[in-house]
Amino acid sequence: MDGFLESRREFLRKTGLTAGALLLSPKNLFANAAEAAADYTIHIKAAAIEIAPNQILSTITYNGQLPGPLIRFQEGREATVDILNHTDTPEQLHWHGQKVSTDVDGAAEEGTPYIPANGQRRITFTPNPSGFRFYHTHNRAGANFSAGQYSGQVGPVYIEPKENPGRYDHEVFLVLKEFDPTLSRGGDMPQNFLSPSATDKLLKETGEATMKASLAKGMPHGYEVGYKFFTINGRMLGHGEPVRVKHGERVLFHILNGSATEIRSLALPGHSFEVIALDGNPVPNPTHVPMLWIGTAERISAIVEMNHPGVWIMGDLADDDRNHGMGIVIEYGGRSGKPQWKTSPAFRWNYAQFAKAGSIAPDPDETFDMTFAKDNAAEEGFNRWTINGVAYPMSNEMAPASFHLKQGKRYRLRMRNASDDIHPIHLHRHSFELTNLAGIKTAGVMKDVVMVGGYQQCEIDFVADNPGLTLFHCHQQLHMDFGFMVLFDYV
Ligand SMILES: [Cu+2]
Repeated sequence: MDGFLESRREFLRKTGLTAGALLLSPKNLFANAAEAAADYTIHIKAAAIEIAPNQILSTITYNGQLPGPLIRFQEGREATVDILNHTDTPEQLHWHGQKVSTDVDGAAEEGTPYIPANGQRRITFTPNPSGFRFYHTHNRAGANFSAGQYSGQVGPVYIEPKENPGRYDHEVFLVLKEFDPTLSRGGDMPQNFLSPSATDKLLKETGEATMKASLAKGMPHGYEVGYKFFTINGRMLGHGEPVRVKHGERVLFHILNGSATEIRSLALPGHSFEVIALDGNPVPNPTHVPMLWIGTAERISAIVEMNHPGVWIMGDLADDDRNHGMGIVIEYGGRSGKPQWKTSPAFRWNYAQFAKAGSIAPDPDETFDMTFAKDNAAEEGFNRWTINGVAYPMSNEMAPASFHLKQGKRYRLRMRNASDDIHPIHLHRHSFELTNLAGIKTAGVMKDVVMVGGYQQCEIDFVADNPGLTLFHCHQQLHMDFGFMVLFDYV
């Protein structure tokens, strides 16, 4: 193929036409030819990944690396991506946070064709909206802990906006990811950073009574997952390249929680984060915070002014996770020595901090009520999850849609969490606005994942502006795999 391109260039030269004179790139010249090169090629393949000296994992990756390569798109410019699957398992590659068609989105439940085992798919789409997105596998893992998002199939996407997003000296992408999962019976996901923290009395009574009844029948607690290894950009703390900075610099961090199941915190001693975007969408009120709290599949873009020279650990506030690798070294020019860690002052994470005070979301055309519930240990030891009493079929296939949308209408989802777990809730192919957090109204913060705390309520609004089947699910792999999904369609 290179030879083919070469001969065309040679032809142009000989005929006195340069590519520059035509203002055509090779891609444009061969746009209709089957041989045209893709803008990006992604290889799904097994690879050995060294996360620390002599600590080597075997996992399914994108292009043999962890995380997968950073893919930069241009807002509004059509792109072609070849996805080659070198494994024996049909795969789905999901373009998380993008407004694309169901044919491209990467969810079997919406009807996206699989990338066949030992086969390939070419897709063409117009990346949007601009900002920090990501790509990851959307396969069901079930009880197979080397499949789905337990694998290394995760990578960052940046869609360059037409306008410059802010003043900074350089950008750093960080992907947070755990490996070597094991199961335990029961166990809690820490929620002590969430604000508002008020729980709903009725939800709590309902959830606790259900759990009590299950345990009284002799059921054990359902499985929860934990990990042995913790990495940032594929390396355990202290074993990768440090982020090298200069005094006075403004560094824009794009941080992705690529975990299958975990919520993370992140702090950098002596520094604050100016959060400018959540899930890639600029926030109305950029605000300085001492730490970040980032749910499964959430992204935070934050500027750190490097005004505290030293060698520091940017790491998880949970000592155990940080000591097992969840951190990265930040090293100022001319400084050396052992990286330092200091515990941050107590802080609560509230999405409404980044909203414009006093702004009110418009009324929706229609509101859908959803109640999330846990059926303790009901699926061979795994918790079964239901939305309005129904668990999604555990087949990764299409099922009848439960909620029906009309194009152009604005919808509100009133979510009630009747479980003690926290859920990072995700809506495909649309962005939503946070409009109510545990009873407190807010507006203006646009996201594609929201954490709904145990026994809490949360409301999100979205405009039905992208026809086709649309998947809604908890992004916690163990929850989505065991029923916590539902489909919307357009009627
Ligand atoms: Cu969940």
